[in-house]
Amino acid sequence: MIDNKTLTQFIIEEQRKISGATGEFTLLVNDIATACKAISDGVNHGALAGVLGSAETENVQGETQKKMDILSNDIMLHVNGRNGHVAAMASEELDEISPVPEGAKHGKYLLVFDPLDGSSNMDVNVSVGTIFSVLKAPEGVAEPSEADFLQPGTQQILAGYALYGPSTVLVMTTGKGVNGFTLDRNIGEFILTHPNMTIPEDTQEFAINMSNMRFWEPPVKRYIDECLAGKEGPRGKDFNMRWVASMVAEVHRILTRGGIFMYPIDEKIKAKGEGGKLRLMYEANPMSLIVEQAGGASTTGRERILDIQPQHIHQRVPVVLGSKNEVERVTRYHLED
Ligand code: P6P
Repeated sequence: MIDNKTLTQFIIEEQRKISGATGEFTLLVNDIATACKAISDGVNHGALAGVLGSAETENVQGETQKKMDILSNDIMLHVNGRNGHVAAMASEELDEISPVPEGAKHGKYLLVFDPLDGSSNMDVNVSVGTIFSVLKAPEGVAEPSEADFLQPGTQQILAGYALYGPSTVLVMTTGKGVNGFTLDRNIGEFILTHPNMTIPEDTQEFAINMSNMRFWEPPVKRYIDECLAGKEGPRGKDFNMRWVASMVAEVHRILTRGGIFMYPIDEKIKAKGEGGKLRLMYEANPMSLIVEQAGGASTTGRERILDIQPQHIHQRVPVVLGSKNEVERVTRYHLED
């Protein structure tokens, strides 16, 4: 007996609220969910499926690829490219954008994704995830170019992630709140288990890679020092710290109980001539839309992430997201600096 709605039932009910909806968007969401189920299966089989370890190749980011990075990327491209709902795709694992396969119908949407975020955790059996973002393709364009993807995050019509943890959870927003679905492996369906997810405006938990402390800009150092000073310090309360090195796991924790996640720009990143560590199009933007839709906030420390006009598909940005009052405090410290 299924007490809660399946993802399919949920998205069809949402579709019925939109006059003139053709069902193509619903079918794309279904394809994305199917791809995430297949990736979950690979991740959960781990060593048994021979998907652990390095693929001995490098991606466009100069990162050594895990075998599961490549398998996840192939699954996302294959499952989402063959049914005629996308006009083109872009992936963290690919230098160039990926056109739909020869002979496949071109759809109305652009799909951008990080197929396996946090994949360095695969070999140590810690949660990893898939992050995805859907934009409108330009009308009347047979083959979209990279420039067609370079839309601000406010233009996203779908943002979501799948978290492959103790359970596999799919969380998404179409701009009308955030909903979470848990994969029931017995029936192969995502079941609505986390309706209307919201982030508490305050928190006592921060997430940052402390090993970068000596490179931080003053506003970040000020904020973290105040958290570490605890109830005897200016914040008047003790803080806890988490760092999973998997953005999907961090964001899901924040959606579930609040918190602030920070990957700020620092002197080490600046020395490499980069704008940040995390990627705008398939990490920062989808996660920022989800966080804002859940009542949180997301900035670079200096500006709202969703307002950024992208310059290239693999652009990196600083990220400060989570409980609204904490993000506003960190942003204020930057603007006061
Ligand atoms: P670090 C994973 O590689 C990732 O892109 C995010 O998921 C994660 O938050 C961050 O990088 C971890 O970075 O420097 O701690 O390895």
